[in-house]
Amino acid sequence: MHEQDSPLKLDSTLKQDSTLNEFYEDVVRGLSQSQKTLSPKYFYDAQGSRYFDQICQLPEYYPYRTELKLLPTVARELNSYFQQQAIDELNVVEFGAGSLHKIKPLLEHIPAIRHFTAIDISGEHLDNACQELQKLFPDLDIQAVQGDFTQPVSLHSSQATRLGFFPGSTIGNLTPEEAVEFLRSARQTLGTGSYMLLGVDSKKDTSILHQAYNDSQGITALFNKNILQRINRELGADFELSNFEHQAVYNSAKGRIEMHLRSTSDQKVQIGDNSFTFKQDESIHTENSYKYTTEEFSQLSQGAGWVTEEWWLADNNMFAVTLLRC
Ligand code: AVI
Repeated sequence: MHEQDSPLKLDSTLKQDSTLNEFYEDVVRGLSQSQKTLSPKYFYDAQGSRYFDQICQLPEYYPYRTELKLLPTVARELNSYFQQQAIDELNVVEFGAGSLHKIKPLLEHIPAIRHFTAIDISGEHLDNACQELQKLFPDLDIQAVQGDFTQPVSLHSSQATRLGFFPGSTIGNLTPEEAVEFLRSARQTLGTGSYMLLGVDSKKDTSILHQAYNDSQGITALFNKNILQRINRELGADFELSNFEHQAVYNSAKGRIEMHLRSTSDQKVQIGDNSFTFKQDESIHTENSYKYTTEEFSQLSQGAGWVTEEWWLADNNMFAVTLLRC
């Protein structure tokens, strides 16, 4: 009995170790650059995912609710489109699936969706969300894949036409070069004849953007700082959270919101054998959130081999959803 148990334990310990090693190496590499950086993918541990869900409910954070309001219209029109194309079996593959709120309008309005593959880095959060979704849609064939959505994924083979789904403007958290890379890799994952439905945040008044990323309740600040707490917890670092300040600014030349954690004093932080010094006001760049015009984004996706089929725009052009075809 004991001997049979060991290999399994060893396997999961090794997997945990290699994930932790990768995290450690990424953090050390990022903090060793002249502009210190941390990858936004590390925001999303269980606590970070909960903070993000809270951000989505904030009055200032327009992208979530604006897209959610637009999606039933998108879904109804997509249903007619797929009917016209005689497509009667779809597998929706959601990249960075999170809490699975956005898939619901599609499932409600597009009966051809028989399969759903949800890819997300936060395994526990994803499993819980998939269980809840299964209760609402008992006949839906659901596959949960824990992983980095920017990497190619091998999908169950089936006859179903694949529809990639990447809502929330998460594509804006990649640089334009990374976004092209991601769209290329998604094209490989999904295959010829597939489609991709994407949420894209539009360029707009700077004050609206500023408020969305500097909310009055300070939830975005907690979300930003949680990355340091995660490094303390998982890598045994000694970041003093009160010595860092959340900062989000719109960089108009680059068309992106930049999030930083600014050191409020000269200080030193220890992570394993590495120590990092921070000057007062020196920042760690934690996230970019790119905003696009429809023309800019169509050009970007064309560079990755996709053809733009349709754009849906929210009121006042606050947010947009696009359908791509490959
Ligand atoms: C997930 N992503 C699209 C969010 C955004 O707006 O860029 C992440 C976020 N960062 C701060 N608030 C929300």
